[in-house]
Amino acid sequence: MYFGVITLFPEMIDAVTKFGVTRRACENGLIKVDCINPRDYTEDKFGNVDDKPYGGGPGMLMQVQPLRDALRVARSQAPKDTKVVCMSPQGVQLNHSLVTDIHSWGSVILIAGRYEGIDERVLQKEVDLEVSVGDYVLSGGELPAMCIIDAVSRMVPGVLGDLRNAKEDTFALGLLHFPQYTRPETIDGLKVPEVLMSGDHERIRRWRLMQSLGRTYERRPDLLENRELSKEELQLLKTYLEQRNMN
Ligand code: 4GM
Repeated sequence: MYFGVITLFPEMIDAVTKFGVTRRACENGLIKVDCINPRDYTEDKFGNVDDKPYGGGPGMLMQVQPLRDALRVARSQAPKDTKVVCMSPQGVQLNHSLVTDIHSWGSVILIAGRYEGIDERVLQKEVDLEVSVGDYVLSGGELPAMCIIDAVSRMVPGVLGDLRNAKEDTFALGLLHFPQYTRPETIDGLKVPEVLMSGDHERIRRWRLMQSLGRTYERRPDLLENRELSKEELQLLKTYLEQRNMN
């Protein structure tokens, strides 16, 4: 999976190549991350990479010429027909389905803007999709771009270990994760649920599925609206709610 990133702060993006699962993915050649810095393409006599908005007002925009030159270089280094995504609060919100779409493209160029944003015509002409990581404003698109790189990398076969599998991640199943416990058996009087100590794998599977369904119903009912429940799942959710109403 190829990621080209247009950024004024490539050292931020370097973090994905330095830590954890994404570091291993880079080392094993399963993903490649290239940064292209508009600063390297400035032709302004003061080396500026920002510019004033027409119509006035506070704040600056990304200067068009260095941005477009960086994008031209990024396209030349990427596989042909690589799609271009711009991180922006005005974008469609990132979710599991969009992460699988981006993975299916095989390569992507991510524009991580700074300042107050990007000239609308550059978006029209050069950008295939604007993507947001949520309804809040950040000081730049780098953290959102890193969210995409991390989430998409987990879809690449071999990136997660043999024992972990992206297909079993929370949103792949359309449900929230069940509660998890590790040692010690008791913390401040709170015990690990008895079923998890039983060694009965079928009972454990049903309990975990019931917890996932119950939590999703309570915390993210919107996720259940877009998901058919099997007969077993409906029964488990009913049991969860009955038990809850008794306590
Ligand atoms: C405006 C336009 C993305 C702001 C382009 C980017 C939040 C998100 C920026 C930009 C951002 C988000 C930079 N802030 N919610 N700031 O995904 O690149």
